Amino acid sequence: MKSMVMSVAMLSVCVAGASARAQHLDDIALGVSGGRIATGVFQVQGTDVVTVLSPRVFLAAFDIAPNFTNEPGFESEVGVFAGGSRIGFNIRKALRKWDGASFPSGPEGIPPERIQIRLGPSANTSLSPLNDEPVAGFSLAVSGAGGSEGQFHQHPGFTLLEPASDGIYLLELEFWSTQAGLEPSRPFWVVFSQNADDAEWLAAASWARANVWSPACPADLNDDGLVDDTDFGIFIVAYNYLLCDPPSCPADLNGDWVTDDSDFLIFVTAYDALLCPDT
Ligand SMILES: [Ca+2]
Ligand SMILES: [Ca+2]
Repeated sequence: MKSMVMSVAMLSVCVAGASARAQHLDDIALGVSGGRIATGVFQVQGTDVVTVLSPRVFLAAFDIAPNFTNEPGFESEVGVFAGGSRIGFNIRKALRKWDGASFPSGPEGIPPERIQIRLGPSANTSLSPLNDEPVAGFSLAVSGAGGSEGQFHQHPGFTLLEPASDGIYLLELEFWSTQAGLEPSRPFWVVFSQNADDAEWLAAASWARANVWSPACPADLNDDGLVDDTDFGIFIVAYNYLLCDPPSCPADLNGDWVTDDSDFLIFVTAYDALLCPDT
C-alpha cells in the first residue's frame, strides 16, 4: 500500500511539475470551511495545488522506525490561519483495534496498546486514553511571519506503545485553534497499520469510512452543501488517474479506495440533485 500511495504522489508531482509542489502532497491538508477547521488532502489541478476539504479518514503506517511514524504530517496553504496563532488537538477516544470485521465501539475493542503523540519538548506529549474520556493534546504554532505567514505545517510523531502487536488501529482526533472565532474541526480518524496486510488495511479504512464517518454527501468534495461544478473539477482529476490523493481518497465515493465508474455514477446522481441532503 505504501508503495501505491507513494507512486500516486510521485505521479501527481510528475504531472504538475515542480512549480506546483508548494505543499507536501502526501500530508493531511488543513483548511477552514464554514468557520471551522477542516481536514482533507491536496490535489494537483494542472499547475495548481488545491486543498480538498472533504476527507476525514486517513491512512498512516508505523513504518518510519519500529512502532513509529511522523507521516503524514499536517499542513495548510500559506495564509489560511492567523499568523502566530496555535493549532492543537484532542484525542477523542480510546484506541480501537481491527478484529477482522470491525473496530468494535465497546470496551472489548480497546487494545492494551496506546498511541503516544509527541513533538519537540517533553511537555508536548499526549497518550491515547484507555477509555473514551477525551484527552487534551498540545498545540503547535502557525507560522507568524515571512513568506509562510499563516501556514501550519507540523509532523508530530506517533508511537505505538508496547505490546505494539501487529494489526490495524483506529485513532479519533480533532483540531482546535487559538484563533478568535475559529471553531474546532469535526472529528477525524487515522487508520494505522502495524505490519498489516495492505488489503486488510484498506478494508479496515473502508469500514471506518462507512461506519464511523458515514458521509451524508460524499460528492460534496469542497464541503459547501452543494454538488456543483467545483466538485466536478475535483472529482474528474481523481477519476482521470483512478487512484487516490494520499493519504486519503476524496473522490472515492463508495469507499473502496479506487475512483472509477462506480463513483462516477454516484457523482452524477448527486450532481443532478445539486443540494446535499439536509442532515
Ligand atoms: Ca460542493
Ligand atoms: Ca470507489
